[in-house]
Amino acid sequence: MNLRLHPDSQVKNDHIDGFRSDVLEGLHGNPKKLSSKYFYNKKGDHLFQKIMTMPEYYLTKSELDIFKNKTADLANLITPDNEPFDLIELGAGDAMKSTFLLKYLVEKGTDFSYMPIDISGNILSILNKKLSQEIPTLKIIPLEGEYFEMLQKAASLSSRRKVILFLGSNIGNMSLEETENFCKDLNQNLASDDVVLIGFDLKKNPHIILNAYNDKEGITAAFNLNLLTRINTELDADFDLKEFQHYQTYDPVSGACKSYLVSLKDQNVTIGNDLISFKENELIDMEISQKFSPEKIQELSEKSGFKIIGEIKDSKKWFVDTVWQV
Ligand code: AVI
Repeated sequence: MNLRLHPDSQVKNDHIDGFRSDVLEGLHGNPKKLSSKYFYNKKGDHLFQKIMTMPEYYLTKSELDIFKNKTADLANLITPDNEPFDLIELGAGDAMKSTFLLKYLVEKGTDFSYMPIDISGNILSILNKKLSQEIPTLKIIPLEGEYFEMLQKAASLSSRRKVILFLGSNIGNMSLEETENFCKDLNQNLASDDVVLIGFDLKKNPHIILNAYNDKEGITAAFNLNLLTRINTELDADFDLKEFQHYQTYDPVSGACKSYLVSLKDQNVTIGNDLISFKENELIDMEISQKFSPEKIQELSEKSGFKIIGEIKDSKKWFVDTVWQV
């Protein structure tokens, strides 16, 4: 019998299959690894919202300082002639910072559409609802999925000049090699007058950085452990969360801030039909949050074929939003 799935369930199954194969590949590897892009289910979105309000987590406050207090400078960098364009935000989340820019541009009468891209459909529907209430005249086209697939979709929907926002030092959640490839791909996907506004968390006193990811309340730990819960529910696994502990490191020389889960004993975990063995103190590499020097940002832009046409820092000079042109 030729059983045909409803298109929606097919899409859902494709998501689960990609998630399952990534998880199994990562946990069968040595060292074991999970991708932090899977942190963001409903609970993960909620925990990240909590992280952003923690006193130790300065990144959001620093970039908010830029978007709230230097909005006109930002607008001038990305749209100096105020001509029509599409504003595409990669990993938009709740768009808390970009909302200041959106309001400014709408009030100025700029002709633009806002296209937020996010892997979380949940956060996109919350965002769509929030923005329709706060800025009723804003043209918003939410795009759920992976960055480059959705960038291509955005290009197929409109041929206007593109301004890409990649905020929050989301770029830091890739290895340096992945970052370089990502920037090269971005360059290949853009036209010559398109620009990208990228937010980078800068190197600073290492205690400040480590504290931001090692909060006393354990919210960052819960954020990491939530991925094990997600694997338990979605992939029929039996991780015992009590037997894994969050561990955070920061290397001020390389700028790599990394989080791990440590297995507290020798243990076996089943994921569907697969068995994964952990030794006591064995690590799962969970996430990198890379911190950057100005020289590294310059090098990255040059290697990927961009030139930096402007930058704005927060008042503490802890965070920088840079504007790159193809
Ligand atoms: C989303 N991203 C930029 C955050 C960061 O700072 O790397 C994710 C995060 N992980 C732990 N705390 C916040």
